[in-house]
Amino acid sequence: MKIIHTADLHLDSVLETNLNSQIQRDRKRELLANFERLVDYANKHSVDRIIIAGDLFDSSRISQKSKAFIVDVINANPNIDFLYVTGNHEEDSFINNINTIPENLKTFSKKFETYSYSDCDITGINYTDKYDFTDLNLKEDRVNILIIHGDINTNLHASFLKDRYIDYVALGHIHKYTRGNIDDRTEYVYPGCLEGRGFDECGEKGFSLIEVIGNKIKSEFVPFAQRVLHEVIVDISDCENFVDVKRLVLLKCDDIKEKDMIKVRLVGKYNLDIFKQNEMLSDLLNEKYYFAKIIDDSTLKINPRDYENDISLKGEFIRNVLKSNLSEEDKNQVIEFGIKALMKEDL
Ligand SMILES: [Mn+2]
Repeated sequence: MKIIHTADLHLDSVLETNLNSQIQRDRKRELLANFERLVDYANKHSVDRIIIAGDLFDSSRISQKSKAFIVDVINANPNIDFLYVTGNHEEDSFINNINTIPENLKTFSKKFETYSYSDCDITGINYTDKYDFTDLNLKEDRVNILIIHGDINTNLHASFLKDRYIDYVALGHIHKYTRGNIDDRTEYVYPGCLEGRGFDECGEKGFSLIEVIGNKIKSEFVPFAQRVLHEVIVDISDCENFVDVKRLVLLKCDDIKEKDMIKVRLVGKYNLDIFKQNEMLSDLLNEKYYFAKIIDDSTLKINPRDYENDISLKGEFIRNVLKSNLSEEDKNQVIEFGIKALMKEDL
């Protein structure tokens, strides 16, 4: 039998601020529905335990609707054990708000507790700022999984987990899939969040699929997010006009799935002849992809020598800014805004 290790679902969380309200509502629902998709995966792939290593909910304010949905899914799947430790975000608020805790929802406390299965022992502890490991006594001859929420570099220092006969530390807290070794026997895994919520959570998201084979643990990352968030950086320095910019952006996004979400960041120094139509570009991307936004960090390419003998108002303006006492960064900004204003006025 296999075990799913997930964490940081952050249900009921506030999403990426740029999403319109309809998309925000849809995404919230998708995040919640993901939990049921995960259980469907478990049923199809002989998984009989799901470890949730904290931050199932985003805060202690949990909506009745979301809570009921999770409890209903757990109750509807008595063949699967859900082993859940709390994280720093929701603390006890989920457990404390359930009238009757389902029998297959295995909860923990602020002391280490162990559930014994035929293939391994699963021990866990609810979130606290300062974990006390003095009471952690695992059996050397058992395959041991420890569920805990925290940062391996701070409140959960790796040295605490060393030489304790742990085979797999099922962590939560870091939202990107990460694995490493603590000693010859002990491996730790952060599965990352199950779905990216904003552009600070870009890239493939999913869970860790564990299999106990004899006295060894094998695990692999399984991509599972409904939509992946991407940040695409496009250097437009070599573009000659806006059609070029558009083509380059589309080319850079070419292998992204249409159901995904994209943030395009324009960088580089652009030609004075380019008249940007970022909103048009944004419309184009939003037609093709589920959601797209454009951040324009490109700056005007100005070669002062080109304007030494330019007698136009533009030349005069640029020369004046360049010999001013402004910082280089401010000079660039003033020139950019000034030129744009001059161009708009068709001077
Ligand atoms: Mn988290």
